[in-house]
Amino acid sequence: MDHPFIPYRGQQLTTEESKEVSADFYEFMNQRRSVRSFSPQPVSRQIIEYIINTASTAPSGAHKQPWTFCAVSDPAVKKKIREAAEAEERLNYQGRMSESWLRDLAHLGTNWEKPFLEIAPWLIVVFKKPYDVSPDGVRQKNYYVNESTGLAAGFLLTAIHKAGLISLTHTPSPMNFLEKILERPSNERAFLLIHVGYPAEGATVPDLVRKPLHEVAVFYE
Ligand code: IYR
Repeated sequence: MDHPFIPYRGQQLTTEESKEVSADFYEFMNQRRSVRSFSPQPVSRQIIEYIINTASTAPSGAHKQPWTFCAVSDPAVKKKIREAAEAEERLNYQGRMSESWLRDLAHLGTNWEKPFLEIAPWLIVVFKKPYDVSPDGVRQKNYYVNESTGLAAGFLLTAIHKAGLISLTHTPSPMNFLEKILERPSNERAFLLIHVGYPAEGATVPDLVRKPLHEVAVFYE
């Protein structure tokens, strides 16, 4: 067997400790917000490496880890990404998105302009891999690729928050220009673009209300 079984070494918490830790973690995660004003202050590459390592601990179909994280700090590459993303978003906002979609977004204050693509010190572009290619050129299918990559992206945002940084997800549509600009192999599809950095001084966020537990959970006890 490729992966022999080894003892699971989890944390050993009492019920009381577990309650406290889960409540504290909820408070902590409830503070995470998508922030649209970045400071140009740099973020050390080592932090980005740890964050990506954390993301890559996510579970995945058949443990294939069907993802690649491209971390971009090169200003020339960020500029290309901004230009291409704004070209698509301009078309989206000026006709491709429905009236009701635009109405639903109005409270977030977004538009086609994406200056933060150049201001944020790092862009992490998450690619999903529907298949891998073995060294002899044979395609090997991956499983539950969207679910797996979505989980990894969630871990990524959590790790960014834990590092005291802010994240902003961006899904320019279509997003195949990212595959071209970053010269990705043909088995990689752009999944999500995440800005990472520090908030600009005085950054504000929309005054959102999250749904209460009873609206998002149903218990069958
Ligand atoms: N992709 C566009 C539009 C957009 C769509 C949704 I749904 C959002 O929650 C936010 C934005 C953009 O990034 O502006």
